[in-house]
Amino acid sequence: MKILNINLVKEIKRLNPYFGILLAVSMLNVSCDGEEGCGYGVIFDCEVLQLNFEEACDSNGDGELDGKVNEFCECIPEREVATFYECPGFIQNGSFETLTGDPNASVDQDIDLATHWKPLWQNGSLADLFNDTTTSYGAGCFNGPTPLSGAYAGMWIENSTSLTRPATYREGMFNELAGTIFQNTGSYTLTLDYANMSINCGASNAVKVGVYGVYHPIADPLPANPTGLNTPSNLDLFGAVNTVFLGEITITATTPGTWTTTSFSIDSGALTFPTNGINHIMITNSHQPFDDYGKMFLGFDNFCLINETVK
Ligand SMILES: [Ca+2]
Ligand SMILES: [Ca+2]
Repeated sequence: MKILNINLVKEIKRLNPYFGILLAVSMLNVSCDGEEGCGYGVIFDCEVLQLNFEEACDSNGDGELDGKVNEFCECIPEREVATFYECPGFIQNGSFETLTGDPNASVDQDIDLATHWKPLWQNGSLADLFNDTTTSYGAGCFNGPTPLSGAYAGMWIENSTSLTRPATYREGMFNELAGTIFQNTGSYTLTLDYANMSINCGASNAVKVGVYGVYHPIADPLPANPTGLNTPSNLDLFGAVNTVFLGEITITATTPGTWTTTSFSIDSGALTFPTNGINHIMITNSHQPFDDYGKMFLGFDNFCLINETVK
């Protein structure tokens, strides 16, 4: 750059009378490069940002250097990937033992007495909370699961392909996660216990429980009550862009009243997560029902969601 072909310079000067000035600025840039206190003429990888690649930057204009400059000169927020390797992991109060009131003060609709658990909509048919001393479950044919497990949740899981079926037995619950889970952050394992509490109420076909990840600001109100069993779809309760279907659990027709433990893997690279990640897990009926109608009242306890990647 500093040794130029004189003939070439002359030719360029003929074409561009300002070449001398341009050359001087250019030479200054080169001679200042890397020197301390040079100030003028320092070249950045990203002139618009006045920053170099990989340098700390402010991604949202709040003055906090929360990101890094990428190769496209964009300031990308650096997300801390939350890690939980021991149960209950990302699920808070997975055993339902931290309570703000007596689960037996109200027979049902009282899931929100369990800290970090909420119903899925504002009122109507909600998930319930029971414990070892519960004697009234809301239906004479219900039984408490065995063995005793302290406090636990209960709700109807109804599956039907009908688009006109009412929301009477549509129930669900929502856990506020201990950390946000983003796309492409590895694999996770969800574990939970379930028991059939309505085994003495009559036979049922198998039902399916759906598990969804949802982004929903903690302070925001819950959605309005659904108008039908399948309306709106679980995928649309909190908005499709805020929801990812994580998987489903088949509860067979012969499921007993004793606790059954089940688990499944969630590959965050194979699913489309909301841009904001997910900060809730939603447990309810699956939006992919079996062809055969089914309805069971199920107990749930000991939820756990952990990273599969070993430390
Ligand atoms: Ca429990
Ligand atoms: Ca209760």
